Amino acid sequence: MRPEIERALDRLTHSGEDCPTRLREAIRYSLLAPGKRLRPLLVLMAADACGFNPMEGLPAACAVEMVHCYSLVHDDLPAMDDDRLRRGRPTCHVKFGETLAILVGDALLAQAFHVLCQLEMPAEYVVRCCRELAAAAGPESLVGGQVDDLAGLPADCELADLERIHRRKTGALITVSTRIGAILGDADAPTLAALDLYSQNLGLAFQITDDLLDIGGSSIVLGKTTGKDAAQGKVTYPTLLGEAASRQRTADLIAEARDALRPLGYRATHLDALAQFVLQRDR
Ligand code: GRG
Repeated sequence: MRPEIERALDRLTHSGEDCPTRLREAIRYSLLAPGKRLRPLLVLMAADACGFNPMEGLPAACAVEMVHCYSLVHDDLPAMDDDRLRRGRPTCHVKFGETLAILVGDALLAQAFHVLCQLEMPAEYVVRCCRELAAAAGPESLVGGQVDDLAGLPADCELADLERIHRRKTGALITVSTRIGAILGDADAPTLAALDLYSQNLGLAFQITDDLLDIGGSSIVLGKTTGKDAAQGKVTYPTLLGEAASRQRTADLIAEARDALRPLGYRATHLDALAQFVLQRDR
């Protein structure tokens, strides 16, 4: 499904007569850079697990990736995380300047909803997808989590404080990905609940792995700067739990995510493989 996602992202950002050339170039530079495409894959795999043709879900998958990419471009800005390397390339503001990078993020966020509205589905489904994505990107989720993350936590905070940040900053976009897939596939309540449980566990495991890779991962393989959390004195899973316990927690969360898929049987094969990828990932 990854090649189809790449082609759809390319197609959706290819034209648009009135879009300034440099803006288009900067949008495509960030969006088409080699990301893992975890979130769009989750949309399509969840849709598939619910019996919906994943190819018809491509606009929704691309919309979630656009929101994710906007958040990366803005997070990298000097006013936020001030990073110079992303997806193996100089960050958007390093390459195109800060003003254009801010506008790339703005454009991607708006375009995400425009693209979502291209779903060829009854309006009621489109509205539900828009509502879910807007909530996941908004002040109670992605943006709120980012605000609290930037403010930082005291070294003696509880694990629950850290998890509250990650549930919003990282988890919300991951959970909404499977929720949108479930909406497309007209999932019943038990299936939606199973997918929620899967993606909540997956999202937390993904974040803990991210913290561990920031310590032990390779900047070249990851395509982003490592060692930043320690340099900023940030509270992370490894600082609160230690590395070994953090690894164990990741394994437990992935086991729980995979367990949650059981009621879906063979239909969830792809989602199951994706959970194993998150456990083993080195980028
Ligand atoms: C600017 C509102 C706003 C939010 C920024 C994305 C983000 C929130 C912060 C980036 C820092 C960070 C460690 C976030 C946790 C989520 C995360 C691991 C993002 C990177 O996602 P990947 O690894 O990236 O899926 P690719 O490049 O593969 O798509």
